[in-house]
Amino acid sequence: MEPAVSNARESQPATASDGLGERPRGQQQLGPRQMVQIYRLIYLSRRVDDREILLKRQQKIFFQISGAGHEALQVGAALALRPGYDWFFPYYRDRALCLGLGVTPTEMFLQAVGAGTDTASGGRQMPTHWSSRALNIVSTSSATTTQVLHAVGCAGAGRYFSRHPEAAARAEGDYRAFRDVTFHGDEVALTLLGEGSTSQGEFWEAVNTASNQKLPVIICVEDNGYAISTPVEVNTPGGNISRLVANFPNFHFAEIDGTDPVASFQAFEAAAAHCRAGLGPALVHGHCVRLYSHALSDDDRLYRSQAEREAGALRDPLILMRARLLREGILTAEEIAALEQSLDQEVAEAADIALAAPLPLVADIARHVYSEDLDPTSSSFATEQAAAPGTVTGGRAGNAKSVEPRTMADLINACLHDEMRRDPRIIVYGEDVADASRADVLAEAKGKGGVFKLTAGLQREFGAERVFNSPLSEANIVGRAIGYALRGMKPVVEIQFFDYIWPAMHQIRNELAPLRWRSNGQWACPVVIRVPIGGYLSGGAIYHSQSGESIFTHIPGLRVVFPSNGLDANGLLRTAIRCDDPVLFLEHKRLYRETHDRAPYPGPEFAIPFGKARIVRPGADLTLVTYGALVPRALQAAERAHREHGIEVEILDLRTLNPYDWEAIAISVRKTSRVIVAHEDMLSWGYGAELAARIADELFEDLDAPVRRIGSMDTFVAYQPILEDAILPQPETIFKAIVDLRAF
Ligand SMILES: Cc1ncc(C[n+]2csc(CCOP(=O)(O)OP(=O)(O)O)c2C)c(N)n1
Ligand SMILES: [Mg+2]
Repeated sequence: MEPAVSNARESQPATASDGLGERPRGQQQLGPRQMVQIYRLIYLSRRVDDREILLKRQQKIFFQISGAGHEALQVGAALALRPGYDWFFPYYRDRALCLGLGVTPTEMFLQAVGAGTDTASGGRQMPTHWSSRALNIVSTSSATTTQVLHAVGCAGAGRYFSRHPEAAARAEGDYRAFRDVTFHGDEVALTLLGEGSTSQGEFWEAVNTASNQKLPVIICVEDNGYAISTPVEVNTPGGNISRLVANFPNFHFAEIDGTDPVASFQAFEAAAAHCRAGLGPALVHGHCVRLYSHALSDDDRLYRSQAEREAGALRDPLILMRARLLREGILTAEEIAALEQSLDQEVAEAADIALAAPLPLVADIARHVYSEDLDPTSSSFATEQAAAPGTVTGGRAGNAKSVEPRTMADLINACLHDEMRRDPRIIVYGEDVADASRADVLAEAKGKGGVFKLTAGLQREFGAERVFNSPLSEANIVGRAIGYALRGMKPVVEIQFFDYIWPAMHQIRNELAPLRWRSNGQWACPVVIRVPIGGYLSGGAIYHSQSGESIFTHIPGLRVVFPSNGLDANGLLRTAIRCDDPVLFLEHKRLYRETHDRAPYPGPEFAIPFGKARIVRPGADLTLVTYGALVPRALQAAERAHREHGIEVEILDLRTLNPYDWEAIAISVRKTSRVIVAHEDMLSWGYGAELAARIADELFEDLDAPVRRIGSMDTFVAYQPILEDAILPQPETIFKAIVDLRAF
């Protein structure tokens, strides 16, 4: 098999198909041919917009948003950078950029009509939500600003591969077989956003890391003075983003007239040179103009004066560039008219092709929600039998020779050590996960390795480039992980407490989970997010006791794992890391150091497939479906029910919540005809509601009693232990439900 690795010294020309042909590298002046090309792209972009507006009015397409007024800035960027070599994280206005990089008008119209042959998304996304694997244009979402963190992660991945080229090699047997890597060593990641979108925290979180790590990322702010109807001074104190960011170290800054394509090109050339030289990131702030309303559904006459609209029209880059071609004698009026006519023709033909294109198939809707290549429920992950208890060879768990039982914390730590040894694409980061960011202290200090010490010793063994502390910023952690993963790396990140996952929720719900589906399988980001979860801590209170797994199982595209003991955690984490889907790996804090269910280290190949429940206790009278910290509590209750009433309860530990083992549930319920679903999370709208509904629906004939659910009270978790005990389900609660349901 050929390794899919490009050498840093190989230079790569622009792709032949892009809109600009050969790029004028390292050149500050543009020749007449390029000036014509610039005009061509600006005109083409405007005409595609105008044709789409017409199609929308004719109800042949369903959404339209234009780049009118932004084209010059974007063409300058396209001219200075290299498609298929550099990386691009655009937003919805970047039509001229994408035309300049090589997306064709036909492809744009195919997306507008929602064709099955839409190359960006197969009819799944709105128009102008770009994606091209060949050109390194990463699938765009509608959410403003999320892409900026992806670009930062992407730039980090490029740097990582250039320093560790061996990590890019293809490997069989895990996700790497499907995640080919290309890198060059001096590539740049360009991301673009509107000035209003700089108000999002994610903009500042991205600027933070780009600056701190001197990453080769260009952030372009396309400042048209409005965010829908909200003028710039409302979003940006003082009305100018350049002034606010000016003190971030390592940045190259440029504030330019974004209606001037030559000034724009020169700014991006300088920005790219700064990035490629390894000096740090760049921010290009282009003042442009929004010539049309925000989108076709908006009417800017409702909030803008006529004088302002007229002044904006005078800055139209199309008119300015046309005048410049004439003034500088590059083209005559007749030549311009001929060029425009041929482009009009090209646009009309492209639209006609799209209108005749086949529609997407309803039968394909579910494709690419998850990996089509690697199934984590498959038998290739069922290595439980093959693995033999062995010695722990690293980390906290180990001074080598023991087969002594280990806690869940130790076995998770051991798995991380094993997998990092096996796979150089794995990086681990999060809040406080490093042993010590100031590594010289490790000569005398033991190191931190996470607030629960789950990542202890990883930095010591694998170095600070692979194991490091993130800023205190959850969206930053997950957003960057997406950027790393779509370059082929395997970020195994930690969110310090489930209670603080919420700042990352936007990235998880709107980016991490949908990326593969929305790009029709072109892009994927199989990140692992490890998260300590749950209560029963006696004093954890509202902000250190939360559950909430059903909120995540309600997200398509995301695997959710919730082990109840160390051995399962070890085997499931291995599957999570090796698989090709994003995984939320929930670790119950109360179980980290339990002594009763410790297990010997099972060796470095021990994996458990997803979607396979474990029968914790067999029984014929009643089925109890549960997971996480309720497994030991259910066991206590079941033993008591047996002792005191002779009831034989069958306990199923689901182990993974998405996918979950319906077959095991059905087999058990058919046998016992009575079922309780129990979880720690709140009862209402909880995970048990879905299971109970499905059991009632599909196993109605097999039931001798109603399906019962157990969960916590519908409140927050309180600090005072007597309140916590009353709020969370206890063995006593489960015991009573068992006896009650048996008697029904
Ligand atoms: C996170 C998020 N919040 C709100 C929206 C709705 N929305 C779409 S565009 C937009 C304004 C963006 O303004 P700006 O960043 O200045 O970009 P422009 O459209 O002006 O180019 C808003 C509020 C969104 N898409 N994403
Ligand atoms: Mg704006």
